[in-house]
Parts: sequence; C-alpha cells; structure tokens
Amino acid sequence: MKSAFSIQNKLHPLLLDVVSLVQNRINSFEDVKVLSLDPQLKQIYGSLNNEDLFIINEFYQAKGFRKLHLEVASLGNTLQVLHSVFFPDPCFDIPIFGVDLVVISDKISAAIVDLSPVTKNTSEAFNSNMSSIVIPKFKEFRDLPTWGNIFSPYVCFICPVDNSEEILFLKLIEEYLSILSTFLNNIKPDHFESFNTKERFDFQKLYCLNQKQNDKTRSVLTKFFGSSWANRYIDDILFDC
Ligand code: BLA
Repeated sequence: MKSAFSIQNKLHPLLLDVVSLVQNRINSFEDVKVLSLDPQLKQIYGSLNNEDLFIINEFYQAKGFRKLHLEVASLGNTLQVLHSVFFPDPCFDIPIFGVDLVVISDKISAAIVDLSPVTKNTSEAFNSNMSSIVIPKFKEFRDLPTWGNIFSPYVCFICPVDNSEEILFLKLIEEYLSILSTFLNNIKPDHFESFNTKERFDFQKLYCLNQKQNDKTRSVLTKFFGSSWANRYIDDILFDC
C-alpha cells in the first residue's frame, strides 16, 4: 500500500515512525480492504492566516475489524496530530486499539496508547497478556481526564521528555499491537446476534461517546474549520458507531 503520508516531509519523526508501524500492522491482517470515504473528508487541505493545514485519513476493514483508521493532521505551523483507532468487529472478543500523539512546536506534548476493553469482565487471557507489558519508567506520566474511564488499567499516557523516551514509546505501541494480533489469532467470532456481541458493541458506543467529550480535540478542529464542520468530523469520521 503506498501512502499519502509519505509525501509529507515536515512531520515530526515519531509521527512518521508510528505511521509505518500502524500501516505494517494493518497490512499483516487478513482480508484487508480499503474502506471508501467521501474524498472531501479523506484528504483535507487548506490554510488559515497564511498557515498551511492538512488532514490525511486512511480507512480499512479487515477480518476482526469493522474500521481501522489512521489519521495524520498538521494544523498550522505549530500543531501536528497522529490519531489511530482500530475498532473491532463486535463479533470478535478483542479490545479497541487506540493511539494519539499531539506535537506542539516540535515537541510531543501528549502520547497515549491503549488496548481498551469492550466487555465488563475482561478475560483472563486479556489480563495476563496486558499485565505482561512492562511500561518503561517514563519521567512525565500525565493524568487522564474523567472521560478517560473507558481506557484499560494498562493505558500509558505520557509526555516524553527526550528522544530516548520517544523511542521507548514507539516500542511500547508495537507491544500493544503485537498483543492485539495474538488475541486476534486465538479467537473464534461469536454470532452477530449473541449477547456478548451486543455487549461489545455497546462498549464501542460508550468509547465513542466518551472520546467525543475531549474538548481539546473539538476546540482545535473548531478553531481551524468552524464548529459545524468539527462536529460533523468528530461524529462521522473519528468516532462514528
Ligand atoms: C489530548 N488531543 C489532545 C490534545 C489535542 C488533541 C490538541 C491536547 C494535547 C495536550 O494536552 O498536550 C487534538 N487529537 C487531537 C485532534 C485529533 C486527535 C485534533 O486525535 C484528530 C484530528 N484521543 C484520541 C484517541 C485517544 C485520545 C484515539 O483521538 C486515546 C487513545 C486521547 N488526547 C487523548 C487524551 C488527551 C488528548 C486522553 C488529553 C486530554 C486532556 O488532558 O484533557
């Protein structure tokens, strides 16, 4: 898969590394298909007060996933964002992979990664795999906002202080992705009308509902695109269910 991201040469190196990591993982899934999307929402270019902005989206579907989303945004001269969420097909008992990196003036200010649960009682396999992750001793852990109760106890939310921490964070994202693949390879899907499938779908809805409470995302998008566009983008592209 050739990617539109490769033409963007001014992105922070960690963002580019994470793009490759996520794309490689998506390519490793079975039955990967590109999901079609309104071209006006797929690649967005513009400018505001002489500052360039772009948002590039890639969407796929694969066995086990209803939507695999990778987005890179460069909004003005100082802000860059990488956002990726793998929404499972609710028939499969696998968590939601999510990563968000926010770069402000060439410095990563927020780096968060998680495999978020989609059921009230997570399986023993989930807990034992997740608890095997060794989170490095980062210097600046950040507090989650209240809507962040959708994340697992194994979420990692930091502000990396230097390049070596950025590399450690990249390795950590890879570990979460490997665990996700392990889950996927060991799972038989449930029937689409089963109780468990419905519960997992309800959890995805809650995940989206809570993510929509992130006022920082909304206010950035509103600043650059206006509030009705921002609301539509959040509801239809980022967190549709
Ligand atoms: C924080 N997200 C932020 C911040 C900005 C954005 C500007 C504040 C940075 C900071 O506090 O240092 C902006 N994020 C965006 C934009 C997009 C985006 C514009 O994805 C998309 C166009 N957010 C997610 C996902 C997760 C997530 C998938 O989209 C987690 C897996 C988390 N972002 C997240 C959290 C915060 C954040 C927890 C901190 C919020 C806070 O401190 O209140």
